[in-house]
Parts: sequence; C-alpha cells; structure tokens
Amino acid sequence: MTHKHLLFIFFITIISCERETCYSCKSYELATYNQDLNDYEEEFEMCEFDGIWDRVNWIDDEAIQGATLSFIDFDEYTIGFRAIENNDLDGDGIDNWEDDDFDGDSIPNNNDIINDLLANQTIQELIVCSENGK
Ligand SMILES: [Ca+2]
Ligand SMILES: [Ca+2]
Ligand SMILES: [Ca+2]
Repeated sequence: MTHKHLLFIFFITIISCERETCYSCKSYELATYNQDLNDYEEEFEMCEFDGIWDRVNWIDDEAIQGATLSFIDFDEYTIGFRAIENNDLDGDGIDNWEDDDFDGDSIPNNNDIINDLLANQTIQELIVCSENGK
C-alpha cells in the first residue's frame, strides 16, 4: 500500500466520522394506524442527507398540538408524513405491473374502468423516527 492510499483511507475515515444524524424509523399507514407504535408497516434507517429524508413532510410539535398525534412523545420522536406509491392497489400481493386485475373486482384491466382507483394511487404514511443510539 502506498502513502497515497493510506492518506486516502485516512480522509475517508475523517469524513465518515462527520456523518449526519441518522434515525431509525417506522412507518404507519395513516388510513389504518391505531395509535399503537408497535403495530408498524415497515422499519428502516434514514439519515438527514438521504434522498428519502426530503420526501417526508416533517412536522414539529407546535404544529399539531392537541391533534391526533398527541399520543406520541415529541421529545423522543421525530414525526413526519409522506406519500408513497401504492404498488399493489387491491392488496392481493401481486404488484400492479404484473397484476392483470389490479383493482381486484374480477374484471380484467383491459375491460375495466378504473377511474375510481386514482384516489388510491398513493398511500399516506405517518413516519415516526428516533435518533439512532437513543
Ligand atoms: Ca394487486
Ligand atoms: Ca389483483
Ligand atoms: Ca378490475
């Protein structure tokens, strides 16, 4: 290994020490969440400079005081909303792109009027994050 290599590794180490804050997050479908934080859809890690971080509409506690989220401890959690694409409109476990009846009414897509699905194309999610290591 040359000196250059060592220097390079040294800088990488420095840079990775200055990482942004990362959070471990859980998502909840707004339509079905039942105020039980253990009953989540998905668990994932998110960091502040991630692309996905900016897609979340983060809220602060003052904005929703006394609202339906009052069961969440804002000192402990960072809360936001996001809309994600619904990849399985009828929820039968077959993704839309390979589902030949994606609204699940037994009429094949090519014979079906599916306008009423437009409202379901996105899923509104509640995102609840806590800082890693806390
Ligand atoms: Ca489906
Ligand atoms: Ca289907
Ligand atoms: Ca159909």
